[in-house]
Amino acid sequence: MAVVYHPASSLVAKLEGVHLFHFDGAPCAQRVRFALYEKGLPRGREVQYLADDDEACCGENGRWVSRRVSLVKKEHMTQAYGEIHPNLVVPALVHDGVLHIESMDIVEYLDDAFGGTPLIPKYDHAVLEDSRALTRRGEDLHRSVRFVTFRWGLRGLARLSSKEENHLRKLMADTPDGESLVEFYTGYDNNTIPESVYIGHLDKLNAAFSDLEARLQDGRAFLSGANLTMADVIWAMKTLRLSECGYPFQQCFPACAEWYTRLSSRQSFQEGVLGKHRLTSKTFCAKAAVEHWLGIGLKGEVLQRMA
Ligand SMILES: N[C@@H](CCC(=O)N[C@@H](CS)C(=O)NCC(=O)O)C(=O)O
Repeated sequence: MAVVYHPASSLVAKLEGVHLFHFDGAPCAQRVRFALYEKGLPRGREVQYLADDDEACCGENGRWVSRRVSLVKKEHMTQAYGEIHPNLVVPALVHDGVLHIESMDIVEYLDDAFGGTPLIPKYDHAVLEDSRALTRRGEDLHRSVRFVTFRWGLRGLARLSSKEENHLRKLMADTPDGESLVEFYTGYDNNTIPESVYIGHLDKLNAAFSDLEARLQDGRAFLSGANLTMADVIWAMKTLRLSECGYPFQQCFPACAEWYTRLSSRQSFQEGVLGKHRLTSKTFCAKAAVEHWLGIGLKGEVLQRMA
């Protein structure tokens, strides 16, 4: 369990109930919001992410307090947020003064701490092993989704200025973090990541979804069998993100598309995941459709590689 025992921020200890530091469009945060809704905990009031007055810090019965950290405004790349999440990423969850990081660890924690839909299939060892293995594969492909998103979804939109890049380097100087943002942004900002690297990540995702397509052929409702598990949580958010970049699930992986329709029609997805992100999501899908029409979209790239 990724609990941060001695967080640098004094805010953490003050928080009562459940507080989520998140961003509406971030897949890692969407996983946690989906799980919270499946656990019967809808979104509560919105609070400025660093607010530390008594009113902001108190919990909300049966709901979680939303502390939105804007990735667009680079609020995660600040000293203050770094004292909450040492890796400068979302999400971070605080439950009664205890800080949890790592989205899938948070999902596991929520599964233990609250009722609602079980997401960790402890009732069946084989299903549990399978769901864990699929979840790990999803985690391993986190970087691949990042590369594909920045290349075809965000394109140049998320570039940092050299001032911002230097600031990030300083903030992360003491973070022994394998997922460091610095290396990625340095390559992305300076346009030095070769196209073959982006394509390599795309190929890994194509291979993973081919495997998911194969396992769904037996008509199972969810990835590890008849019940929803954490594996569906992580893969559904990847599917949403890639769909927003124009990934042609319907053409290439019809069983995955059907499974995703099932997942995304759940209230937890409609309210917890899409909610305030709905319009942005639609805008990205529309942008991807135009790019396909212009011949520069992800859809054409995938169709060509899968042919
Ligand atoms: N392994 C972490 C990864 C967290 C992560 O990378 N979050 C992304 C959003 S999905 C983020 O905050 N990125 C910041 C950025 O790209 O600048 C988890 O699962 O919680």
